[in-house]
Amino acid sequence: PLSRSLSMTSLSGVLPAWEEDELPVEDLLLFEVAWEVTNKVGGIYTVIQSKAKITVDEWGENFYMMGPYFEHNFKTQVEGCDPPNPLTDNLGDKPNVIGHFHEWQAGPGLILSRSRKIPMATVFTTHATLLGRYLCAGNVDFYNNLDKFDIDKEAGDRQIYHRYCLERAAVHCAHVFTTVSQITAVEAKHMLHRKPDVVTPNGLNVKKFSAMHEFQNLHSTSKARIQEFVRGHFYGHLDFNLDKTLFFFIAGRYEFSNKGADIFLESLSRLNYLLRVHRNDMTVVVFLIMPAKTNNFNVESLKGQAVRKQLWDTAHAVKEKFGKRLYDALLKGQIPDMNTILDRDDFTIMKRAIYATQRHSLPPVTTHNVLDDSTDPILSNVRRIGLFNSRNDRVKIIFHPEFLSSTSPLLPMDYEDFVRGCNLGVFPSYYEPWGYTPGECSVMGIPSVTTNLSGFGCFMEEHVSDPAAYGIYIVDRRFRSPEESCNQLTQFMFTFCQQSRRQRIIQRNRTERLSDLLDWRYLGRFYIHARHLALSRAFPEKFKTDPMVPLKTEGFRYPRPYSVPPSPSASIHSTPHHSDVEEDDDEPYDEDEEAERDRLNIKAPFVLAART
Ligand code: G6P
Ligand code: 1S3
Repeated sequence: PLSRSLSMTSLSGVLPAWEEDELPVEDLLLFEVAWEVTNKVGGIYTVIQSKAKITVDEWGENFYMMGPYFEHNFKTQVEGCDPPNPLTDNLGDKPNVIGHFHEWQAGPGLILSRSRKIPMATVFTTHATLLGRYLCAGNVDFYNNLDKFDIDKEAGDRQIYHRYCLERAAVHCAHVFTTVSQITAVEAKHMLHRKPDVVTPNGLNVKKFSAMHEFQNLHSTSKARIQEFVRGHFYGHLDFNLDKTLFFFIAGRYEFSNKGADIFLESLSRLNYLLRVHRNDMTVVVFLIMPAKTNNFNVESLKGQAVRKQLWDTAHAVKEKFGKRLYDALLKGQIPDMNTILDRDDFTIMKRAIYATQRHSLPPVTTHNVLDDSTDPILSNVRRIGLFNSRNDRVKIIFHPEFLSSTSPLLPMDYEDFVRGCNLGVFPSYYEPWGYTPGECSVMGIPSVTTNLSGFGCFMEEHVSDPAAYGIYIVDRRFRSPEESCNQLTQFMFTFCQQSRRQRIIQRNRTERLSDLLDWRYLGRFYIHARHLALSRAFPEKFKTDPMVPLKTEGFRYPRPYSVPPSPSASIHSTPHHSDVEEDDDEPYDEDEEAERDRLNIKAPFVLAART
């Protein structure tokens, strides 16, 4: 029989441990089925791919994943091999099978296996409800009307009735139904009429560096690469100080209002106003990375990078000549005449290069030719708020309507490197069952904005005291009007701009400390629990879980960082507090001592499960 015990020892020394009697996996087979197995569409791919390691650690060769066959993906993401058992025998001597199905696309497998009475324990996980996503995208006041929708009709009106039926049938056929967050659990109860048995939050594979400051160094090197791109993009208009420039970004599926790009743009125009009237010397360059239909990069953006490259080559050539002449003079025991060390040719090529930086238009707002330029929601809103990258604007906009790639001729960076080089990720989503983007920022030590309508934001609110001190800013989109949420987001960003470099470094150190909480080595336990529960329901005579209530993470909280004063009045609220901060003091802050004090400060007992 399965049972579990509680213990206060842990992975990281901070997080509580959890022990559950191990399943006899050698007698079992686990199949995980999803449309996004080796097929990147969105966040589900990240779940499946990042979770694979801990699942293989537990299940070894008894774990199989099933997904669609796409030649290119097959060739680039997996290695072909023969199945260990002959196909006529695809179970071997394993008497029991667990089938874990993700999302409505995998639903028919679950429904058919149940209707054909195949002896298999089934789990169904939804990462968003179909109807929830559609209703929210249609500007509906979703959360205040959850119990009022005529869901069959709404699905029919949106022409998704067939998919909605598959989703709902799979949910009701499964032995165990799970979803990724508490907020989506509530949504599922109304949109699918079944309350999830287990909430399975999304984790990540956290890469730990041996030295604390290593991720800070990576921030610096990646930031330098973004600065290089910005030099090219803003050629001829580079009258702002790159050392006092912050990089903000939003990235994800192009669902303009679901992902909060609407309130982000509005808040940026307010931030621009605040920075101007307060004569703040910071500049904010904002990247919007959301794929839209385009017909390639635009000429002006490509030209910008070409001009930058030309200036670099010119500077390099002149430097070489200068160095050689200086060296020759020094060898002769002379100090060269600085007025003549460069000749007329040198001046000519420099003048020519400078001439090439003249431009008669503003730096472009978008890097690509967007096909539906006139109706595109981001571009239309940029026109409305008038942020056209003019010299006076303190907030500059760059819409990159394509996912990033290290092979791009424009901004040759992978997403991960790009995130590391930014200062703040902004994800003010309205509809976000979990939301990987802010979590990805956190594990790289980059602060981010999320909302209390996203699974991630709610999870952080529950587990972290004073999330903003840890670089997690949670916009209230649940209990405030859009106007108030916009103002709150503006304030978060303005406050962020007022921090000194040292404060940002301290904050990044704290942000990175949250990564243990998001590690699959910690969050994987919820998947384990769901599987145990499914076995006990499918094969009750063989597997017992003891009577118990669903697994919960309640009771554990990261304490408020030691160095944050108890009263917010002493500093900018919820930002790292440090006395006598120096703007240009960029020495990484060694917070080992603070981290240790925080660990000792944890008093709350951890309750994973209560037995009834
Ligand atoms: C890291 C580096 C510092 C650098 C700083 C820039 O902490 O170790 O050398 O100065 O990043 O931080 P900022 O917040 O200005 O991007
Ligand atoms: C969904 O992908 P999305 O971005 O369309 O699944 C993700 C993985 O569970 C989740 O993080 C996200 O919130 C959902 O919306």
